[in-house]
Amino acid sequence: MLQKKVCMVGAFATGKTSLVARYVHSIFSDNYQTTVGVKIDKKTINYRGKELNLILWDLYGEDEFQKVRMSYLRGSSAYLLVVDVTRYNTLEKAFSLQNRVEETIGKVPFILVINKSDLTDEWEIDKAEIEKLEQKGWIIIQTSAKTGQGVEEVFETIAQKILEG
Ligand SMILES: Nc1nc2c(ncn2[C@@H]2O[C@H](COP(=O)(O)OP(=O)(O)OP(=O)(O)O)[C@@H](O)[C@H]2O)c(=O)[nH]1
Ligand SMILES: [Mg+2]
Repeated sequence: MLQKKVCMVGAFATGKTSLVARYVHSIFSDNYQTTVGVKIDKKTINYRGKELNLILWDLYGEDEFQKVRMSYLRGSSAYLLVVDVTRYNTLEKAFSLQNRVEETIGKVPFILVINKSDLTDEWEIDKAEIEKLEQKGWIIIQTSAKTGQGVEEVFETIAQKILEG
């Protein structure tokens, strides 16, 4: 079967692990347990009659003390760049990570995932900024690992990008 590696990349505590847990196991927890190193999960997706194994590499998030090791990205067919809509600096972190990932593995499909969108009162990223990025051609999807909003769409869209370019 066709297997493709997809990395979860972003600042710490943006919800990378929660998105994978929601998508693969249909669960959510409010408890924060930071990822140490990398955790690998797998989900088979059916796209237009084709079966595809997504191998999800859930990396630890970047903070001021530790940078994400770009060697983890090698061999990725795509990646999800995850931000926390309640913390503007996670978007800035996403920009710097995106540059470094592209320098390392070249241009592969990615989606900017705007997570925690259920926390509607705490948004720090405004709609105009999101629209500007969309005009640049970025694919952006708002999600909530808590409610499940947008989560299937993210993984289906990345699978589609991998298969169809
Ligand atoms: N309200 C809300 N909370 C969320 C959502 N996604 C994650 N969280 C919470 O945010 C915290 C961090 O979630 P994680 O999934 O561990 O984040 P992470 O990006 O994997 O963190 P690191 O592994 O440390 O980089 C946890 O307390 C989650 O319960 C969401 O969509 N909505
Ligand atoms: Mg994690």
